[in-house]
Amino acid sequence: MINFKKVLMLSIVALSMATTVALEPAQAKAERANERIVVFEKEKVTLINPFARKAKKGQNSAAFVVIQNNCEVGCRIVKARSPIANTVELHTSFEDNGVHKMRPVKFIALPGKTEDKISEVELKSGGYHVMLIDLNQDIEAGTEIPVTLEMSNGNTLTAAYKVKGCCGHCHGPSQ
Ligand SMILES: [Cu+2]
Repeated sequence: MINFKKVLMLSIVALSMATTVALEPAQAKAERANERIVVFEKEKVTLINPFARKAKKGQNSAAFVVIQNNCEVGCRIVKARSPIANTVELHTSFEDNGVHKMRPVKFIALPGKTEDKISEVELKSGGYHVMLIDLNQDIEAGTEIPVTLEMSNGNTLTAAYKVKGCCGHCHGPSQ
């Protein structure tokens, strides 16, 4: 079982550090490790540290989150939606002759947990992500946007994704 009290305490620590800016990449990475905030729990699936990149109306953005499955049964994320974008797709990233590319995927598999390990899939830059295409409004750093993930078992996972200014670790499509 996840120790929710511990996670909550970590969240408070993370929040108190949230105003820190302009960190070195290595430090930023360490900060993110402590930034794990449980925002949603349903059917033993937990979304942690959901965030999106800031962008202007008409541009694209991407949303990222860590998804934990504490259930023995695996499932799939089959769709994503958000009211702030005209098109929302599930994407994966890959390298093609040294060029960073991405393409839509039909689903993102979320394996069931094993005896001693909770299953975890991270949507991150350079990997799976939620592609927010043709935003119908500006999304500014410091605000939050709603994103819903639809699962193959019919459940939906909705959370507020914190909008962040772009930085080294969250590069994406050309803007
Ligand atoms: Cu993409």
